Amino acid sequence: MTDFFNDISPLAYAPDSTDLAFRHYNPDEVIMGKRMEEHLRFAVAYWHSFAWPGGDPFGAETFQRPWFGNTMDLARLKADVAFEMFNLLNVPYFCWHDADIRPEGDSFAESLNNFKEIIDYLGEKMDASGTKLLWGTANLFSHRRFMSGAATNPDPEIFAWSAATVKNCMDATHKLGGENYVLWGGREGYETLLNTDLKRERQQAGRFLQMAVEYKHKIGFKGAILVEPKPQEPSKHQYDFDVATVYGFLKEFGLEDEVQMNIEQGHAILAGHSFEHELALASSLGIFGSIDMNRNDYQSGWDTDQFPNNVPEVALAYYEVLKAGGFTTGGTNFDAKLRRQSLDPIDLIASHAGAMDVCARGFKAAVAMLEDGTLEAMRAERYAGWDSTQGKALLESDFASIAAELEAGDVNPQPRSGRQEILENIVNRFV
Ligand code: XLS
Ligand code: NI
Ligand code: NI
Repeated sequence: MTDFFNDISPLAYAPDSTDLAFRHYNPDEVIMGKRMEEHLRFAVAYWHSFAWPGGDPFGAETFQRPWFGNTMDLARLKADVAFEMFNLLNVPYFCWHDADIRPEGDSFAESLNNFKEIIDYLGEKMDASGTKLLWGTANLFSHRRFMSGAATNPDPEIFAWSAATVKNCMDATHKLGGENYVLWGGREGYETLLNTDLKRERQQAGRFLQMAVEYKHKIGFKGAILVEPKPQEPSKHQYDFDVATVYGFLKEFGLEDEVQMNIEQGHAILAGHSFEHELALASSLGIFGSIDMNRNDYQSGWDTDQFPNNVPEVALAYYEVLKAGGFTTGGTNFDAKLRRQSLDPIDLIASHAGAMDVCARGFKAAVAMLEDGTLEAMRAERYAGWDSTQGKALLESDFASIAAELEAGDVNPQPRSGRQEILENIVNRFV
């Protein structure tokens, strides 16, 4: 045991508690035939909670964690504290980037050795605690070598470095029984067209993703490969803008049956969409995979990665997740970080506990809306015309026949109310 969380005890479900506890998240409560824990599949993100030092563009680190530093001993201490937190929160999953868990070495080989040693260490801790890996991923954006991209770099040596890194991160994810492998295209985009061959860069990114899929099959990894869309930041233009853009990209490279989406609340907002729009679109395209749960500050226009605290928003998101059939390999990963003034160990615990409660409330509201059925019934009623014999025949017809029939008759269709406010009032009954 480390002494980091000192006198904080494991959190329990205690609906009336005014102390550090869960008031809404009850992992064992059975809802729609499944335990809440199995529905929500919460994961802690290693990078925000254990690797992020609290910097912003105007100031450096505010957090002074005892494990900060570039040695193997400190990496092991970080893992010890991380697993203590998973235990306090009783979260079933966690996620990592290679760079979060191991110290960077002086060469590829040295970094890889460090990485493999820590992966074995994490494996032992997972066996002992029962915590599972939701997904692994490679950090191909922080180090200066990636400043002009990873797969989309003008320099082939960086493509090779990135490919070898992803290969090893996929091996490690596979070894730890990870349920997904994520690719977020951090620096896959550009700052100025003046120095960028956009066509070539997209081809490189497409081939890179094909290689990842080929490698998954080669090693027999059964988890899902997930791409995480984001419209900008760090690059001004990112190639994986949103779900619709990524779907077109997958089609272009023949990957639409191989790759699914990891959709992040804050990225959806940056793209000018709502979270539920991105979820519903992915579901309708058959590529919904997992979610990165957080929230953005609506004023700043940045990816602020705050912990979720808006129940109605979360409810509409889980409503789409439920309509998509719920998670299979995916889950709810808290890709969220503390504010840089939240210095204390208790802030780390309270932020996650609060977020888990917000998600539980939103989830229960979504279940209630679905079980009530009014929303779905009203939607079905709105489109009922398309289920009629004439409606179905229309899509089999052609312009000339449709026009001939219309011109011969005497019809004058009348618009019907879209009922938006009534529908919003219905949602309000549940949140
Ligand atoms: C950054 C991304 C990142 C991915 C994993 O904006 O959300 O955290 O989830 O690389
Ligand atoms: Ni993000
Ligand atoms: Ni993310």
